[in-house]
Amino acid sequence: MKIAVTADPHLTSLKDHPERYHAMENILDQMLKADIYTLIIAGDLFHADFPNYAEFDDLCQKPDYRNIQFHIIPGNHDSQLHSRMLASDNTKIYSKPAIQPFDLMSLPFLFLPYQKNKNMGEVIASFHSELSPNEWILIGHGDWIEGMRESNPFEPGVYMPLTRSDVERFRPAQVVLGHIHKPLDRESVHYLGSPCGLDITETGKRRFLVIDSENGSVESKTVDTDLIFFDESFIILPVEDEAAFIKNQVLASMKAWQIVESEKKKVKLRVRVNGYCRDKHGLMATLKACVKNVSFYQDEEPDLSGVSISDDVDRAEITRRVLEKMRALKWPQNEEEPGKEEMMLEALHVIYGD
Ligand SMILES: [Mn+2]
Repeated sequence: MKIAVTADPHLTSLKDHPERYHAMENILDQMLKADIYTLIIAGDLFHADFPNYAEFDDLCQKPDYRNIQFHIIPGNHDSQLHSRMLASDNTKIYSKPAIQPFDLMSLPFLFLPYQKNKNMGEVIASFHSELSPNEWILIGHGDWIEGMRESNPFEPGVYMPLTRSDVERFRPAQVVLGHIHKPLDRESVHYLGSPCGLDITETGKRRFLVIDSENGSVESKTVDTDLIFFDESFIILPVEDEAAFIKNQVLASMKAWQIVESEKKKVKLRVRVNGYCRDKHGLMATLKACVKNVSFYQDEEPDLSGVSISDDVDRAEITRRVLEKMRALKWPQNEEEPGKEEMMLEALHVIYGD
């Protein structure tokens, strides 16, 4: 059977964040079209522990969605969530870790609700004897730790971690996690990402996954959201044609968004520019013209506070060559290292001497 999975919708009230409910409805509508009647929500269904979940109950009880079964684990934001708090009979909340066999043909799913001060490995260990290597699927909510950080899994800011060695030891066929809101796929480990960006820090189109419970294969589906956030930064130089220089970068970024014309009205964009130019006024006009069919996040104007005035064409040419070489370099994808853009800006400061 096919099973849809999402995580981190962070529902509040329909009034405050209608787009989050709409994203959930879009997932449910896509499921019905594909004859999928099981939805797993891998934590943080709600933004916080609330005294009343009536709006979510209403959603589950809509005639269209009554045949869908909702399997929910609590996340760190709604860790107190319990079956008795929802009235709908098509919802099941896993307050305790449990193995769920969906049907005879399906691989078993191990549901791990978020538990403070635990790591996933120790909880999986207690089910180890019931799980055959590569023949079960893990649903959890917490941090995926690839490297050798497991010696101290309780350092501040680490939530119910799952380590690479846990995965190698217990060998789930697939791991589907909530908690990190950015979608990520690393071999068998998948972060779903939030189904609707919560704010400007959660950019791009969002997705949910469909798992074939018989063979564990995973397929990604795009959520049709009301809002799509993008946060872009560009570098400007006092080259001969500053307008073309910035326009090329903006158009390249917009192409990378992979959205069609009709989706542009959903975009909420933040723009920051750093560097040196002759004509800051022209720069602002060009930026606005390039993105004229999309709106700015919270009506913020493009942020040009990092742009200084310079008409030094020699330095501009040196900079152009340096940046060209830097762009060609292979950059470490390591969070502790500064990013490519950060280094380019440093190079600019060296060249311009400020
Ligand atoms: Mn979350």
